[in-house]
Amino acid sequence: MAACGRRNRPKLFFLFFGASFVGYFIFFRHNSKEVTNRRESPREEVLDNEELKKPVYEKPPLDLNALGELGRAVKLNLNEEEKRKEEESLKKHQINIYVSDKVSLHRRLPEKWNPLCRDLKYDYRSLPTTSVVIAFYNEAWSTLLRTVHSVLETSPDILLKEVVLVDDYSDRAHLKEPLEKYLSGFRKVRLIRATKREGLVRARLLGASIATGDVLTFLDCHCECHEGWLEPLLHRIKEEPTAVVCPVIDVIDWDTFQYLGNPGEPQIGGFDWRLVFTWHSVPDYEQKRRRSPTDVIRSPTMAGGLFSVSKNYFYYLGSYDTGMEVWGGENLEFSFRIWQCGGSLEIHPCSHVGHVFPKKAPYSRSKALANSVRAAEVWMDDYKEIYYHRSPHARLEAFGDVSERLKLREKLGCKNFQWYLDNVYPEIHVPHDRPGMFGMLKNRGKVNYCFDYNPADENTIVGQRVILYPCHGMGQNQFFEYSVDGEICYNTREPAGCVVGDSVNTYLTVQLCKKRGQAVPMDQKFVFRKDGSLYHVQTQKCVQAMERTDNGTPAPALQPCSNSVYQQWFFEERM
Ligand code: LR7
Ligand code: MN
Repeated sequence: MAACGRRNRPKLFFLFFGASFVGYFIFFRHNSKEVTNRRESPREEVLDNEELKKPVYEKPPLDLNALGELGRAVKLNLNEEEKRKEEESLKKHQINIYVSDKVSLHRRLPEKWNPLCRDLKYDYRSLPTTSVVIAFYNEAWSTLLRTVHSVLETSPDILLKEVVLVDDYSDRAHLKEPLEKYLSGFRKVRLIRATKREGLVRARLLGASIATGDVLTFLDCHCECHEGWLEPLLHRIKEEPTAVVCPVIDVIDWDTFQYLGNPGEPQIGGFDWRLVFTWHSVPDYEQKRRRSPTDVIRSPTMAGGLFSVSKNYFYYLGSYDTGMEVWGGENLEFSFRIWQCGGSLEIHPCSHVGHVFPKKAPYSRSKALANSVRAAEVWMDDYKEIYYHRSPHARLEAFGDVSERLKLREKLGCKNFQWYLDNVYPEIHVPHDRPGMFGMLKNRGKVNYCFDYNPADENTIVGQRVILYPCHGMGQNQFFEYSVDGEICYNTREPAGCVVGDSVNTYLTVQLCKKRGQAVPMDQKFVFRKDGSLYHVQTQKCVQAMERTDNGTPAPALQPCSNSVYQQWFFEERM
């Protein structure tokens, strides 16, 4: 069956090239052209489950000496010249492609799923089929091809209709003819090319438009699929056709290609009020709802790149917002839409797929702002103001026409954003943003300096000192809100932060805010008085702008209350 199976080394592919080569044709569809052949695999009668599970291609035998095998970290001793090449690859891709090139395109991964997942049984003959759609833009050879091989080698032949690769108008030579040649040797792989840069939304839609499977499964072009990743996704969609199901996303290290993951409870998706995607642990109410660790986990949002959806349901829901360019925003837009329009968004703990998170963005993502604005304008009702307050420049962004999307919302009779927050994401901190009580927090004495908080990293916002920094009017790290409960909130992030004062260290820091329904901790309670003073209840001191501090950076600190202008504060929404 697998004419190209059992290979030991990538180089050997070419030996098998002819064996499964069945022709080559080009056809046009929409504004793309198909450049590799496709051939249906005969769905022969197969006998037992083991037989039914057979992937499109078998992995070569395990070679424990191979670099990166079983997802191990690769650490190389390089000479100067090699180091230079490594650096070069990093600069170009923001991924250590020098290392990636040395890792087998067929490596096996360590077992990262919950051991109970192994016991799940599937009725292969009744599961829907899927097309795996992978858009790529200027991706490196080895990360792209490892994705393709990984899909072919972990997906049961009977379930995988095809892999549709969509080249989003890349300009790198290796993605032209060499890629076509290489791929034409494989069953079930199709390659189409956009005739201009479409961005990931329209590139994916191009792929979806020629997909023949019952289910669309989207992947990024630098993924590796874990054993058994596909069955749970398809099984869940068969059970519930309005479920959009994501795998657990494991991390592949951009430098060592180590496959990291954890078989415990996966994290779910959320967002913060800058409309940035966030990860959270599974809330208690959701844990209670689930009857087994192998049950799906409902998630308010998805990261965006990796999910399965019934093709019919995808189009019923309005596929994607084609007004979105390049990168960003589509993940939250789709998440809101799924929930508000009657579907559900879930993570299946038994489906694991690795993703290489690059060191930093390898291409410009400046369109993300307009994309987010489109999502906010269509789905968030008045809650979009909470977003605009934290990203004032978003209000000025030209986001194009969203009337079609609003019509879609109308046509599908979708619920409002309030419903979504209350029912799908009740744990999110919802700011009140009362007039005059949010924005830049400015001092009357130290003019044009603002409260500023720069978290050490995106995942741990707590513990740093609040400083005073020239006001920039961009929201973000200079956005604070004085809440109805008397907190000075740093609620651009989720979970939200709150300013904390203590008598020992007179400077202010940030800790997580109280949860809904709990009382405000005493050290987070401030009274914003008529005279502009910020009175810290626990220490009975006032917040004062300090020019000279222990480390030289101006900062607010708790001092005995006085009528100094340095103790007078006010909020300003805009510059
Ligand atoms: O113009 C483009 N055209 C493309 O075809 C830009 C990108 N792409 C392709 C690209 O080659 C890749 O295959 O689209 C895919 C996603 O782009 P990435 O890998 O640069 O994005 P990312 O992994 O940094 O970003 C995450 O958020 C994006 C928001 O638009 C998308 O939803 C990505 O799919 C998404 N990735 C994941 O969800 C993987 C897990 C990351 C997390 C958290
Ligand atoms: Mn990606």
